[in-house]
Amino acid sequence: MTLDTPTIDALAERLENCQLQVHDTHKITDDFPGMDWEDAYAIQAAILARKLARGQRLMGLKAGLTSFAKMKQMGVNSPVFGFMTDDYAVPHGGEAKMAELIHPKVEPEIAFVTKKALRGPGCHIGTVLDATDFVLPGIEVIDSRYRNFKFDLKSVIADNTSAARFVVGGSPARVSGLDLRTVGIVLEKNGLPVAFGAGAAVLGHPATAIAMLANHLGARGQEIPAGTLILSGGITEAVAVAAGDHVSLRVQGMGSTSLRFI
Ligand code: OOG
Ligand code: MG
Repeated sequence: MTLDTPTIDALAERLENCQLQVHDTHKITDDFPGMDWEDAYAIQAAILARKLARGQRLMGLKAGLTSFAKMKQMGVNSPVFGFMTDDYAVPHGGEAKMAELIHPKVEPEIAFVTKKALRGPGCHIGTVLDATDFVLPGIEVIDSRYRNFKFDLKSVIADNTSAARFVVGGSPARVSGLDLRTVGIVLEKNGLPVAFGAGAAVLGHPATAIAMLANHLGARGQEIPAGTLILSGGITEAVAVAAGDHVSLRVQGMGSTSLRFI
């Protein structure tokens, strides 16, 4: 840690206010070039604390920048982890208001729900699959609080990994009958296919993203509790959306989910 608590709290307030007041800001590493990974996750944790103090609920966790397509699009080289609170949740088939978002993009993801706690270090694809209750389609709406979606890893971690909205739905599937590497996905915008992929785009197997999250939390003395919803990261590049757009994600063997931007 290089930043003191008042600075961490001030940065959390600045970034959360961007979300709440719908405006962008410059990267926080421009102001604090010497900040470290623990500072970045401490700022993210302070944003979560602000939301919980306001009565919001933690609804899930996310891994991001887990596919080569995403890392290339954003110019970074390692996954990041964040959280989702109930103010981010859009019901299956529901609406997200453009007036509440800065410059949103959508990502096709596979969501996991656990039935056993996962505690790293040492978690791997096998422990994750054994602890998974079911998987289902998830669309994440990311909305970086940074100008033009330009950031480095520490800045994006502090900004809760651009998390803004998410929807999950479709037909939850047990993992025992599925090969998550070869499961195909189609993302459609206004009825037209705009992105395609397969589960292997996420670190070779999307369960790897969950294992990395468990190991990341384990290094901090935390675990993924049973019953946690986790987004495993965008399979393709994120796709920009505008008011009026209808976005749906079909995942092989898991049905589809959708949302509309109004
Ligand atoms: C960071 C968040 C990336 C994903 O699924 O890869 C992410 C960003 O690209 O703004 O959520
Ligand atoms: Mg994502």
